Amino acid sequence: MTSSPLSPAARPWFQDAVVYQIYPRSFQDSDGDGVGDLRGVILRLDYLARLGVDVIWLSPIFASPNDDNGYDISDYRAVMTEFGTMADFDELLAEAHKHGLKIMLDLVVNHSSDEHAWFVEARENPQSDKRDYYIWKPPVAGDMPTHWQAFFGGPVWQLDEASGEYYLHLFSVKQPDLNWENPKLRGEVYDLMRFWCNKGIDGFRMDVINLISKDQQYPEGEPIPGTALTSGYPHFMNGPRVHEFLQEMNREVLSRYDLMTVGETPGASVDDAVRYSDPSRHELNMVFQFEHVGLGSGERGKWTNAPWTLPELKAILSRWQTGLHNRGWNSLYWDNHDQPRAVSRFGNDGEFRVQSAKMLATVLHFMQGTPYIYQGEEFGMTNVAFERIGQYNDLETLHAAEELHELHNWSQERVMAAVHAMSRDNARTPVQWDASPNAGFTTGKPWLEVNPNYPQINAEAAEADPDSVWHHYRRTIALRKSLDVVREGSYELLDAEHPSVFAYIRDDGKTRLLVIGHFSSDTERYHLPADFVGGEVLSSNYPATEPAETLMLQPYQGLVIRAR
Ligand code: TEU
Repeated sequence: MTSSPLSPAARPWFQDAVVYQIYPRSFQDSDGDGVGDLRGVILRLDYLARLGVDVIWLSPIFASPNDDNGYDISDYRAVMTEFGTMADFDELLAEAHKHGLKIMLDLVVNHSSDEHAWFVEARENPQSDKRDYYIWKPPVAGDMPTHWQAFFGGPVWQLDEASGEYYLHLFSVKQPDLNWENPKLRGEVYDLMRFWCNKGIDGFRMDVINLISKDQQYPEGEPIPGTALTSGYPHFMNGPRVHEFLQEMNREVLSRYDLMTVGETPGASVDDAVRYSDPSRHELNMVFQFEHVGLGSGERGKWTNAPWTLPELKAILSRWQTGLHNRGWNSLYWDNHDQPRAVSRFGNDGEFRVQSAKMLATVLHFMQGTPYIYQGEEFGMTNVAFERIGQYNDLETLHAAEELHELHNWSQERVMAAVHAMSRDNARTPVQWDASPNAGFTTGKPWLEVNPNYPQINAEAAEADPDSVWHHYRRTIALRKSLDVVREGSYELLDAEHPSVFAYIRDDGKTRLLVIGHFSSDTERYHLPADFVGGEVLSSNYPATEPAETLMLQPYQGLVIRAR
C-alpha cells in the first residue's frame, strides 16, 4: 500500500470518522418498560450531533432470547421486540442520516442463539441440511471431544442427549457456534448482510470475527491450573481459514456497498491486524485489539485484576501505533460494553474524575486510527459497586462469581471486589441523562439499576458546564478533525519508562504535535523537547499553561502542544 497521504477525495471516510457506541438496552427507554429501545435512540440523535460524532455503532438490535443481551440472535432479519419494530429501525436509519450520522450494525455470526430456527431444526432433525450449519462431534472414548473452556465458564461442548453428539459453543450453552466450513451457511450469512445493506446501513462491527475458523483437528488445549479444562485459544483464534472467509465476504458483500468495517479480534497480534486491515488484502478496515484492556489479567483471567504499570500500557499502545502505520489501520478505544469504565480503570473516578476523564480522551484521540466513544464515556460515567451479586445481570459476571467462590475458594469479599472492578455491568448501567428519577433513562423500573451517582454525573449537567468532560470531548473531536497530522502523521513515544507521564509526538512533516497525559494525582516536573518550548497549546484540561522548558504537570493533566 501507499505511504503517501491520499487526497481528501480518495481518502476512505472511516479514517476521518469518530464512532459512538450505543448499547441499546441501556441507552434510552421511550415507552416505560425499563429497557432502552430504538425510539429512545431517535430521541437522542440531536444530542449525538451536538457532540460531533459521525457514526453510531448499535450493539445487536436483532430478535434474541437475551441470554447474552442480544449477542445470541434468534432471527437476523427481525428487530428485538423490546427494542421496537422494523418500522422503528427504518425511521432511525432515515433520521440518523438526516442528522449526518451513519449507522453501523453489530454482526454476530460466530454463533447464533440456540433458539434460531436453524439450530432448532438442526437439533430436532440430525438429517436436516441445517445440522451442518453447526459443529457437532461424537464423544471420544465416552468423553467430550476436547476440554476447552468456554468464555463464560464450563466446557465448550454440550451433549445433545437425543443424538448422543456434542455441539460446540465457545460462549454460553445458548450460543452454538456456526460452522463456517459449510459454504451454504456462509451464503446465508452473506444474504443476511445484504438484507441490511440494502436498507442503507453504513457498516458492520463484527463480533469475535477472528474465531470463525476452527482447527479442524480439534486438538486438546493446554491445561488451565485448578480446573479440569484446557485453553483452546490457539485452535480457534485467527484460525486457518479466517482470512479466506473474510476475503470471500468482502467479494460477496463488503466490496459492493459503501461500508465501514471493524472486526472484534481477541488474541490478535499486530501482525494479525495487518493481515485483517491492509487495504490491499480486501478484508476489513480495522480491528479491535485486546492487549491494553488485557492488562492485569492473570490466572483467573480478567478477574485476577493484578496491578499494571504505565510503561506497560504505553508499550502496548505504542507498538500498535507504529506497527500499523502505513500497513493497516487502528481502532482506538478505552471503553465498550464489555469493559469497566475507563475513568475508573485507567484514571481516577474520585477527586480527579473530570481531569482524568479528559486526559484519557486526549491521550487516545490524538493517536492514529478511528476513535470509539462508548455511551456515557463522553461525560465521565464511572463504575458501579452494587452490594449484592443479585443486583448484577451479566451472565459472564454471574458465572464467574459462582466459579471463583465455589471452585477456586475466593472469599465473597474478594469476589465482590473483582466484580466491582471488572464486571461488564459497569458499562451497562443505564445512561445518566439528567438528575430526575432513574436518571431520565426510563419512567419505569430499569432492567439494571442506575448508578447512584447520577444526580452529580449526568449528561444534562455536563452539557450545561463549559468546563465539563462532555465539552472536552466535543472540542477534542472537532480539533482532531482540523489537524491532518492526527490522521496521517508518524508516532514517536517519548520517555517509555517514565512511570506517570505518557508523552508522544505526531509528525507529518508539516506539523508536529506533542501529546502529554499525566497518569497521577501528584504534580510532576516534565521537560519539553526544545521545539515545543513556546509552542501553541491546542488542548489542555487545566487553565492556561505556558509551554516553558519545564512544565509543572498537574494531577491528570492532559495537553496537546503544536511545535513552533
Ligand atoms: O465479546 C467477545 C469477547 O472476547 C468477550 O468474551 C470478552 O472477552 C469478554 O466480554 C470480556 O470480559 C463479544 C461481545 O462483545 C460480547 O458482549 C459477547 O458476550 C461475546 O462476544 C459473545 O457474543
